[in-house]
Amino acid sequence: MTATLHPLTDTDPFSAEILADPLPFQAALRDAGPVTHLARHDLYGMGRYAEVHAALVDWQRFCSGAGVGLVNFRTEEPWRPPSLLLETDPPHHDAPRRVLAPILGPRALRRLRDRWFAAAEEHVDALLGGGRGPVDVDGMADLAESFPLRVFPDAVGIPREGREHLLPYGDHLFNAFGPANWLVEAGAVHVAEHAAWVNAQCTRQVLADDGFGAAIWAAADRGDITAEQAPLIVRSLLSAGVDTTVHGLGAVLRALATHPEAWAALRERPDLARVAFDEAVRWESPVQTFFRTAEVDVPIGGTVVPEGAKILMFLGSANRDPRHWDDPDRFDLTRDPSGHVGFGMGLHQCVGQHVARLEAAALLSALAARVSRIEPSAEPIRHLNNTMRAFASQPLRLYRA
Ligand code: OVM
Repeated sequence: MTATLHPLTDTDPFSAEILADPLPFQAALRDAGPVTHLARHDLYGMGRYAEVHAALVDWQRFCSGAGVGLVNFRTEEPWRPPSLLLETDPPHHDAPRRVLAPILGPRALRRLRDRWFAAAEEHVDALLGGGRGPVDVDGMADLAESFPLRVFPDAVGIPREGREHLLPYGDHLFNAFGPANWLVEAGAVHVAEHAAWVNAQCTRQVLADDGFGAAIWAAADRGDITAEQAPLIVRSLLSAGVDTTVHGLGAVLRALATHPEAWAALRERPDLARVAFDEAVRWESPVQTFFRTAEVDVPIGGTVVPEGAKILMFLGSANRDPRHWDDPDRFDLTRDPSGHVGFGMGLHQCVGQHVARLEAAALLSALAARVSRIEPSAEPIRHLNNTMRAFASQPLRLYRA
């Protein structure tokens, strides 16, 4: 190969500038080809839908067992014991997945539906209060963060005390998939306390006897998983189940606040809540990226990704690839967003997606029944994270119906 570098190769996709506004970089990455070497971190990047989708379903050549962050677990120490779901391949992956899938599946969630819809109605009623005029709220603190934190930890079955550790733990975890930049350095200061608390919630004695956590331990009693695996699977719920839904809800609130025609459609037809949420997951892609590791030399579009290389799957870029989507930058409730890779694809596809959709359906239905108009009352403030596309705050004005 000659030394002519594509201008992208020196770009750091984890720089503050690109994290704050990733879309121009992602368009350039897609246009550069099906795969591009990003020399700054010696990684390969894929930004087109077709190749990202193909790689996600090809777990044999694009493995997860070496970690789904930049760190290669085969040569470097992971910062915490690897996840038995996210950071494993078949066959080790399969028993934990088989145990967890029905616990978080649509049938099991029917038990929670009425409770979560009632909780959302109470939550929105309290926020709107008894006055008459419009109400100014922070869409993040008052809705996207507080609602999941109100229902999800109870559903897992952890005690109330210490729940303030959940968001900073998740924030650091998602930063730690990226390079050891300033975000990771800032989070590392307190991560030991957050991780100690999270790990302590995963034991059988701490968990309520009717939650997702207890159901995981019951699988250990049946012998479907071992007693050593159970606490790590509970840890996955506390790792992957909070920040993701917070920023998924943040995304759909932003989308609806900036698309009044979509809000009107949702008020007319509350069953659109689910499409609205999936379209927002496509449009905003709260989880922007995950890595895979090349198990063998993989030829892609005239390049060979060498065995052992880290390949960054730009899920957010695939979800806005005009080669796959019509007018991809448009948030559009009339499109079919299914097939988006915001929840991943293939055998690692989000096992908690039904939980996320139920949280969204509950919150959006409660809002749609009570709020005639929702609009931004100031510019939102981004929260930078190496993996997540997130807001720190999102001032909204809610007009009572
Ligand atoms: C886990 C885990 C952590 C973060 C994300 C995730 C999106 C899973 O610990 O299993 O999936």
